[in-house]
Amino acid sequence: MLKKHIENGDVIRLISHNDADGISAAGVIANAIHEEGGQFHTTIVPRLKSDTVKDLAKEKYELFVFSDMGSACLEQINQSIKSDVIIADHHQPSDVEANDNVVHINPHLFGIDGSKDLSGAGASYLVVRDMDKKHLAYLALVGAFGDMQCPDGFSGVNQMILSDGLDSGNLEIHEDLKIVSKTQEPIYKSLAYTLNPALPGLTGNLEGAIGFLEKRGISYGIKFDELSDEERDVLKDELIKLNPEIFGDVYTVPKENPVLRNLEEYSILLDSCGKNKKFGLGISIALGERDKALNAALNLQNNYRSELMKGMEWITREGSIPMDYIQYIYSDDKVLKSVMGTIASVGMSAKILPEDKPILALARLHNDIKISGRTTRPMVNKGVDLGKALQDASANFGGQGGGHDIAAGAMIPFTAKDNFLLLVNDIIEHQLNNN
Ligand SMILES: [Mn+2]
Repeated sequence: MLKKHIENGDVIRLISHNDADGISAAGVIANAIHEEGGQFHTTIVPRLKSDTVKDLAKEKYELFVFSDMGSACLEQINQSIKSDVIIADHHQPSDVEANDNVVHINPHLFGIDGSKDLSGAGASYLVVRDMDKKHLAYLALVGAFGDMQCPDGFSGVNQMILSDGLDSGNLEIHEDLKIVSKTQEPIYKSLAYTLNPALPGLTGNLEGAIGFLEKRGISYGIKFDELSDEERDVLKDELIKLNPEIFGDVYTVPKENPVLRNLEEYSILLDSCGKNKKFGLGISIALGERDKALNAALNLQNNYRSELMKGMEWITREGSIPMDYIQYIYSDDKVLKSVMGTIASVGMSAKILPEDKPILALARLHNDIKISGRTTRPMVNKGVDLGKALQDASANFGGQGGGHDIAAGAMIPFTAKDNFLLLVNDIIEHQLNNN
């Protein structure tokens, strides 16, 4: 369907999600259209609402492509859009059949787990794969990294996309240290900025990283790439002692610019663009713009990283507030608010906060509170379902919430803060006792 519209000379309307996966997804489709000599018009949105679909339906396009979103709005799309539609999504679909003018690609329709086996960018890649586009497989995997679908290698359809990427010759796998910005930043910053896998004592801790390197006789001010082979070996052994997961398979596009060479770092950069609402910038990078665009994105990333370091300092100093079955952090500080969710989860994985209670990160936004909840796999195995807990508790106070068992979010009125926390605490107690 896509190819037909490109050949007809139609401008293709792309609508995608605002995170790293969504931007990669738009990038996959946009690259394919561009390579075939077609034109496109892209809009990136935080979530697809019925009203957005109604507004889009008034636009005069022959083909609409929704990527990393759309499946939940299928009913509205069926009703309002009479032109051709492609939906390439991996979120839970609504329970309706697609109209004849709608091509619906979603792993859940085939019994495949869309939370780990295929990303939105991956679903988009499946749209263009038959157009001889295996060289775009790597970008689909950038999206998978964005949605944390590579905890320990790729699985499901992602694995097929990986073999496409390897076949195409532009993607490679090798074993290496999984630390970020090896060619850009002094080594102590590379260590402090490495969030996943977390390095206890180093992640989010610039001074800790300097002390760690000095103690081992490694000059902290130079870049990882400038270390001698001997120093690299020492560092590798010492980091593995902190967290064995720090050494393992890394996925790279060797001919790419050094700052984008590693797929995971590519996704982190697109995420920075998304978080700062610079969607056009993210798409430009995915379309191959470098120089100025890349510098602008790196600036955003640097700003975000310094905010994150402030947040990590704060959480190290203040800790979390414990309740019987949960813990929480709260702030109305402008800088801290933007990084609350990340510092809560990295705080746990870097062992700054205890891991035996789910954490809620609360940020005040005017008269509301935005909540990001995180827990660990062992807690989920004991019965915790944060998505359900936040959905039920927020509904009780006229708010909204939901998500996955291990990570979820909610928005509630500010005045409900204390009672909301008590209710979530009770729900988690109930979940643990009734498992
Ligand atoms: Mn996604």
